[in-house]
Amino acid sequence: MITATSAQMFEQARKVIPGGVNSPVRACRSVGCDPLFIERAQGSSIFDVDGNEYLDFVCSWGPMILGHAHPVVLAAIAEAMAHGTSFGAPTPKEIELASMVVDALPSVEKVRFVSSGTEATMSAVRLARGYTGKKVIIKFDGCYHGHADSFLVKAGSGVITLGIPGSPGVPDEIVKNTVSIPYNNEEILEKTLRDPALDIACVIVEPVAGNMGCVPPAPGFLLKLRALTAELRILLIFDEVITGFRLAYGGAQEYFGILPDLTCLGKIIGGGLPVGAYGGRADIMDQVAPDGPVYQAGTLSGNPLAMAAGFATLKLLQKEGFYTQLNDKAAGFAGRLGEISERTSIPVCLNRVGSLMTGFFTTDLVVDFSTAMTADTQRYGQHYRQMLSQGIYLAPSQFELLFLSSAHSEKQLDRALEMTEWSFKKLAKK
Ligand code: KE4
Repeated sequence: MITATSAQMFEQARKVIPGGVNSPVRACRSVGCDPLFIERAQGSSIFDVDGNEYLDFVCSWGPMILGHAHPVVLAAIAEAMAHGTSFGAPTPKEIELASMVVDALPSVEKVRFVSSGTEATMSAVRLARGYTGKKVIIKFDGCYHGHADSFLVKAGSGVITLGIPGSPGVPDEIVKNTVSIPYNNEEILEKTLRDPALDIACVIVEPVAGNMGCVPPAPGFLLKLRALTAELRILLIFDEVITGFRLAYGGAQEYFGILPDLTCLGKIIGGGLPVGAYGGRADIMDQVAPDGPVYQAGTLSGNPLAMAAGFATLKLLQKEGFYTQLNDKAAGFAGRLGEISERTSIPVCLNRVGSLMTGFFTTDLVVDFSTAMTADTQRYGQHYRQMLSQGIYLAPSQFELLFLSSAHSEKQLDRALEMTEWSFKKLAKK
């Protein structure tokens, strides 16, 4: 596997782009190697600029649930492109995709398109504050909702003290209204939500945590969260940027049967092009400008090419049995990963929900941020590099997800499992 061109490109990139990448995780810092530069992708494979092929388990961090360069999606983009790329005016395609989202998500009566997941969550929180007239937002340690200031608080900065900035450039005044508490801890959740000193506008949650690695909601946790927020008239925001159209056609809210007040979407709904969205009850969404006073805007919101890609993608996801097949394939894959862990005596906590999964190199049961942090990141880095050398492209961080797509064939998964066993045996010798 020669990667000389990637290395040379990385050197060039670093001269003109911070860290040589346009998103930090792509720099592969936590897995001890430099990033590959990707030239193209097709189905479940990506190809680097040196012509090496890799079986892709990142899937662009989730959007490519149908695999890369799906012919129907490409054709839809090409057709839209022939009529121009952006008008800054309403188009028929926006109605088509908005109607699909409303029909798909049980809790969404109206939806606004933006251009990223961050814009979606940032706008949903502003709307929650505007609608309730309250200031404090509650999030969970290890959950990530994009890089808007309000979300960048240090984990564990809740309960005792209010938000502590998690990044330079985020003023204390901004994050003092953000409280971050442990995921899956009903006791602290109830204590926090009932704290009379907190003027809480909303709780924002990843219904399945994906940004500390895969951490499923504990049985009853989402139900408790929904009951408490309903009782205390606190808005519940499901950040479904990952889970939306991933776990089920109706996302996590269909998968778990729990309806939030607002939902944030991204990734899959753009079919690989930049789309985010936030939506929910009409009485809340009608507070968004121009109908309401809560301001939010975007030059490329509802971009016609992105709408076409999203529409074509969601149409294909409506195929009978799509999610059953995908989730069953993932269950089989995860089961065999567990067997390899046993056979090679390499302890792994394997968390999976639907086609989302993470193998944590720890003997602990990973149920929240602090248990996720017990994972051996050095060992993950070794595994990552060993798998890459065999043409298997995993997430360059222990605390991210492994994504499957409908394009991953059983034969390709068999090879990935063979390589996993080979890699684990090498780890066992270290
Ligand atoms: P974007 O602004 O990156 O489109 O979406 C932010 C976001 C919001 N909510 C959830 C649950 C998310 O997972 C994300 C972004 N996910 C990361 C991967 N863990 C994107 C990859 C990256 O940051 O480069």
